Amino acid sequence: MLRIAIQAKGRLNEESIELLAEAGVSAEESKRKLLTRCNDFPMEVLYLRDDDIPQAVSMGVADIGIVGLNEVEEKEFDVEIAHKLGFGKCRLSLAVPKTEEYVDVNYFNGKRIATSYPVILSRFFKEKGITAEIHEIAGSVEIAPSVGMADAIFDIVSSGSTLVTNGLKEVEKVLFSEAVMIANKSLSDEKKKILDQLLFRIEAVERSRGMKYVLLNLPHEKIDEAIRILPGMKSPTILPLAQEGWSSIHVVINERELWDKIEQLKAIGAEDILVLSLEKMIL
Ligand code: PRT
Ligand code: ZN
Repeated sequence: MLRIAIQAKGRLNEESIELLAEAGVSAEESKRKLLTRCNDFPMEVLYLRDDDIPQAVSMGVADIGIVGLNEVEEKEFDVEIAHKLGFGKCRLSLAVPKTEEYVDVNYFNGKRIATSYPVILSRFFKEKGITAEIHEIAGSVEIAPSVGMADAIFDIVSSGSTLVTNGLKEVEKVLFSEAVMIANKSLSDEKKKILDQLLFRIEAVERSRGMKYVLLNLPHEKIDEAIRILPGMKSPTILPLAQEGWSSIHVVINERELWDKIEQLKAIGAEDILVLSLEKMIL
């Protein structure tokens, strides 16, 4: 049995549950329960505040967890990053009032900076040789400059609209973050095996993202040309059709190239083109 900690509510909750569901693991929160057992996989889900997940995993209260890299870096608990998950993307940035003239990071010497991420910020300032006053505040960091509590802020930015609304501009991007799967460093062999199984499923889900399964019919003599048009993955599957002289081609195409490839295939005589979404790709 493997215990995973995920965010109880907030930005990462839904996508964490969704990812597990796509991997065939039901993590549906039953009302007001802190811990639930999955029916279909040897795992139980512990719902926590994101701030507590790195510690829970490092102490072994949970074996693995899904949390923002920003929290992992800030809390400095000794955990392993088992996999990057590609959602919850954001960055930790320094921002100053938009009217300020900003040349480089030396701007921050002697300034007061409000943040909920003092550890990451002091690490950055130390690296850059900056001496500044770091004020740790828990929330609403972005209003600190306008109420006179700070000269600048260091906070999470995603679209950047919160900064704009508060009359601030982003001047240094310090850390790029996304949701990551963290793991306790001394998992038993049995737990490691379950984790590998889970990661195998997650990778299959990730591989299929943005991929389409395409079926089309083509005269035999055009098959070589079709293979040249199709992207550099393994050869497409080619099946003879009942209709004399025709074949059916099955291939996986990245969504970005889909229309381009389809137009080229049509131009050489492809017909009856079907595009299906792909759920999982297991290699
Ligand atoms: O209750 P709990 O402690 O669990 O949750 P929380 O309130 O501390 O965290 P939550 O749910 O807000 O965020 C969880 C994680 O999501 C963060 O640790 C990040 O890894 C990630 N994430 C991704 C974000 C954002 N994007 C984000 N935009 N976390 C916060 N924000 C905030 C940001 O601080 C800004 O004030 O959203 C605001 C809007 O951002 P803009 O730039 O799009 O305007
Ligand atoms: Zn939090």
